[in-house]
Amino acid sequence: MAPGNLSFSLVFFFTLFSLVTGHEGGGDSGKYPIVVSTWPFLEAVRAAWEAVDKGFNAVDAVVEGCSACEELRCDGTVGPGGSPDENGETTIDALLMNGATMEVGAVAAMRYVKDGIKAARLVMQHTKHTMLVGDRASAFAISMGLPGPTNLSSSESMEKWTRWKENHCQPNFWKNVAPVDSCGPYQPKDNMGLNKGICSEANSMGIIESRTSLVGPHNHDTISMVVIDKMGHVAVGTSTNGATFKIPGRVGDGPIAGSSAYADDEVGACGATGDGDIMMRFLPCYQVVESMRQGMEPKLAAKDAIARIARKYPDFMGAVFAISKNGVHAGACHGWTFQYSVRSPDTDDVKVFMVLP
Ligand code: SD4
Repeated sequence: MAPGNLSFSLVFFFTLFSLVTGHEGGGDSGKYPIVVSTWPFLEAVRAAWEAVDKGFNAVDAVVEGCSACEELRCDGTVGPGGSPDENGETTIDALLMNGATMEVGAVAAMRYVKDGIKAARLVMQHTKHTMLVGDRASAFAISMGLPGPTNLSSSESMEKWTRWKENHCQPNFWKNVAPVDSCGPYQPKDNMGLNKGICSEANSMGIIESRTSLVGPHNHDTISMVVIDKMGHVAVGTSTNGATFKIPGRVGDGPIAGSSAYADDEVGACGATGDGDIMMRFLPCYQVVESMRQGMEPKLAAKDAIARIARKYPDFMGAVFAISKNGVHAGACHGWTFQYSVRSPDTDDVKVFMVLP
């Protein structure tokens, strides 16, 4: 977010939302049922709240909430019609996890089916697997009754893709290849030292190239949602169409349990958003839940998980929220301003918490 926009937002949020400064935000409702989601995805949180308030279990309430975001195409980065890959195609990553049983269902790089979270639930409830990918995930979802095959592109995604092609396919996710500043096909560069056992300076410092032109607030949002139901059971779900101009076949953190989300009834849960290629190397949500298991407060657990990534990748953009099994929540972020939304019995509607980096 640009500094000018930030000042405006601070004033705006002062009246409507809770503003939390520093690395972490927090709330102490300590009650359930409760719904927490990344970003101000208000309609999604309301849909999950309505479900859980009516008595739905946590898993089904998460599906209601994430499905609402997929239908609304929240920020263009959830559901169909966003984040075209290098071929202009939109694909979906989604995850569902039951914190009572530790069952997980996930789909990755799923094509032609728009209902990511429902497909993840089908994997969880009707297979003994954890994740299905690509065309086979689509075929499975359709065979189990979801609508498809459907073209997941939209006029917006095609326009974005056309502009990117006109800009010589820049920026992109390739490295150590030629050509450097035009479209592919790409060839590995064999003079980088990387293939010959020679460490580059960047590698030996533990720091990689900047990714800020590829990942930003407008091309990188994900819904990651936690519900604690009336019985105190915890579930999480994530749905995203991933990273814009990704290399076809790329799978992000979205469908990876422990990365984009994690839940354990005994402890609590976590949701994440941001540069999935980096974040999935650290399993930040697993880290958050395990830190809370060791006794850390949600606020500290969230901050610690983000700090572990930032130490290695100072340019990364990402955020997590943590929630204890008693409904105490907090957020932490790096490289951007983060907001997460909460609906609990304490409030009449969704409350948005802002977390500054
Ligand atoms: C990904 N983490 O595929 C996802 C996208 C995202 O905010 O925006 N997260 O990398």
